Amino acid sequence: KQSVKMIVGNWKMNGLAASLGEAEAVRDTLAGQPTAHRVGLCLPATLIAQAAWRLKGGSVEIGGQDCHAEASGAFTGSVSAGMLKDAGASLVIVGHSERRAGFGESDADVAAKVEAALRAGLEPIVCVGETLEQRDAGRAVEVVTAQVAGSLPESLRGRDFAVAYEPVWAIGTGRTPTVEQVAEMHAAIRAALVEGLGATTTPILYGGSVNPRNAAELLSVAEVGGALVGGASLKADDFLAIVRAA
Ligand code: G2H
Repeated sequence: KQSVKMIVGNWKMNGLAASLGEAEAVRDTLAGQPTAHRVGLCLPATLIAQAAWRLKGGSVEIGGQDCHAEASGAFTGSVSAGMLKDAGASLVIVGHSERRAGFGESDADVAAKVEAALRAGLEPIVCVGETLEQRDAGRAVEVVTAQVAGSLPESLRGRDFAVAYEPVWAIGTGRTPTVEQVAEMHAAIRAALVEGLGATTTPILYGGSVNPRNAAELLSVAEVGGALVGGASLKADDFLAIVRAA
């Protein structure tokens, strides 16, 4: 069990300014009962600047959920990594399966976004994960290690970043893989990271239906360096319970 874990919330497309009260509750609780773990919240882009202001001085790191691969230009509706950084983010999720599937992002697209994040000074959290069809076909490890190889550019060598393993069939479904399945995949991802980038300590987070009841077990698996938490990150009490379980 790695001692310092990274517990990151992913609010997805949820939350208005009033919801930042939950983020403030997280900040306040951690101020009173500090944790050794890193705690982050990846927010809708519209909330980042206000969150940076309202959480100033606390230990909660702020992140975006996606960024464009280019620094600026004629890309209507998009947000660049530099804009996220400027608004107060230090983290950014890239390659979430909801972007890969819903917006057609390829491994090469994800790698370009990772490069953009690094150029802007953001720490990328790069998501990988297989579909149920791929797992049932016995191809889960092959698919995920190929995503690791294709989504993580050489420029990550020596840089701060994280990988999040999120089996698509576990996202928002309440279903989670067994500890054996998590251990097997995290070991395979570690081997791919070491081989490709010499990354022996880069945290490998688990994501997909993490909640206060299953967090301790999932976070105790070898090579699970933290959690990426969706639904259960929206309420401070649930999210804090996961931080305490780490
Ligand atoms: C997986 C996860 C957070 P949830 O997408 O990225 O969401 O915890 O709701 O399954």
